[in-house]
Amino acid sequence: MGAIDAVSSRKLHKARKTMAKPIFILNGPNLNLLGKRQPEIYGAETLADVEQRCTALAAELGLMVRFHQSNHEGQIIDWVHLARDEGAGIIINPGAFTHTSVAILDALNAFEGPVLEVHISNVHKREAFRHHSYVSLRAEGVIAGFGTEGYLLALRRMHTLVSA
Ligand code: CA2
Repeated sequence: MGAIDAVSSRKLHKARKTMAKPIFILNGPNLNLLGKRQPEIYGAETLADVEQRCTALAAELGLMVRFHQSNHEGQIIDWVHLARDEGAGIIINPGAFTHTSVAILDALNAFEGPVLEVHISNVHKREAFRHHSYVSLRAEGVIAGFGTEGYLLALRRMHTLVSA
């Protein structure tokens, strides 16, 4: 195989690897209210806007995303389980479950791919009970306080992690 063929083949292999399975972007309780209440904390964008921006960026990066939100802990756990077979990585904003849910942590611990945790607000600048995260015990990285742009930053990082 010539040098150029080898480079193309590596690129193709990398593209196949990242294209194969989607990135699950999971959102916890009350995030369906994004853009509708408390814009001073969470900004003006709706969750549908965030999904649209993530889908567009994913297409640029050669990734696919599955974007979900639920107010129910068990539903989030079921999506994490689904990602075990069908997902290349998980980006999760667990909402208030961040600070309470050993069950979501356990589910994430059973997932083998990379996990990134996103918070729209800077949780460390807020009440003390928001300073601890169960999910951070599993996450490769945490983004907090970058507003909804944090999802896009996490997606770029996820691209690096799943392409490695
Ligand atoms: O900053 C974040 O992204 C949080 O995960 C958001 C959670 C909060 O419990 C975490 O401590 C930090 C709350 C999500 C509530 O989302 C709303 C959005 C708009 C209006 C009301 C709630």
